[in-house]
Amino acid sequence: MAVAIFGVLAGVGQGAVSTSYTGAPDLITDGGYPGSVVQHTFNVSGSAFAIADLSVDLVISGSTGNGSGYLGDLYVTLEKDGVTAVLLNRVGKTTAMSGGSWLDGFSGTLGLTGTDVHFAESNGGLADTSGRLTGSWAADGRLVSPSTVDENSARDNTLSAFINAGVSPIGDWKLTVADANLDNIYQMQLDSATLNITAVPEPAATAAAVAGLLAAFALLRRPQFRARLGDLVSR
Ligand SMILES: [Ca+2]
Repeated sequence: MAVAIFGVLAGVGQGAVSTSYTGAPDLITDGGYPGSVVQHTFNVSGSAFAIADLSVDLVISGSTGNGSGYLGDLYVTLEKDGVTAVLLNRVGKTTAMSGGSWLDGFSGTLGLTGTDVHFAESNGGLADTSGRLTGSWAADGRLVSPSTVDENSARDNTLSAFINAGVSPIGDWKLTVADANLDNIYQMQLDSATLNITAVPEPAATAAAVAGLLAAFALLRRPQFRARLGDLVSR
């Protein structure tokens, strides 16, 4: 299922935008990776900005409450302009614990900094009343097969990959959520997802920023676009 979500970055100086998917829960096929996955596209419009900060809020639950999800099966990526960041890659999976974390899902934030979410449980990560890992963590960053990922996998694809590659915040961001381990027991669902971007004008882009502001203003004047703002979803 593909859903387009829209947000606008506008303003002189630092700007911020949050765009959310808050539609009906999307069932995540047990063992569906890579053929059957949940995807949403977040479209950010505006002017020529560079990314200063970037995070994703995710709520993924067992579809029938406590005990029905399995965090250690989740593989979640964010892609833009040919760059991929890995948000979750089978949390807790190591050579000694091949099944990964037994928690029921995730309800928190994945960002640029903080403790590596892959080892959240051994670093004080707690579950909420629905059994989901909570808190703010650094994205996993291991762009390797979820069937082989472990503590030795390189973290070359954290959210910093977008900044290092000079990726613009403007355009389409693709979120992919998958269950990468078939167990025929645990059924998870994506409840919501929010892309948060803080951006600053690029040093030599003042003129472009002004042009972008005018473009954003023009968009805001279009009634059908204005109706999409405020975390609305169009299917
Ligand atoms: Ca599974």
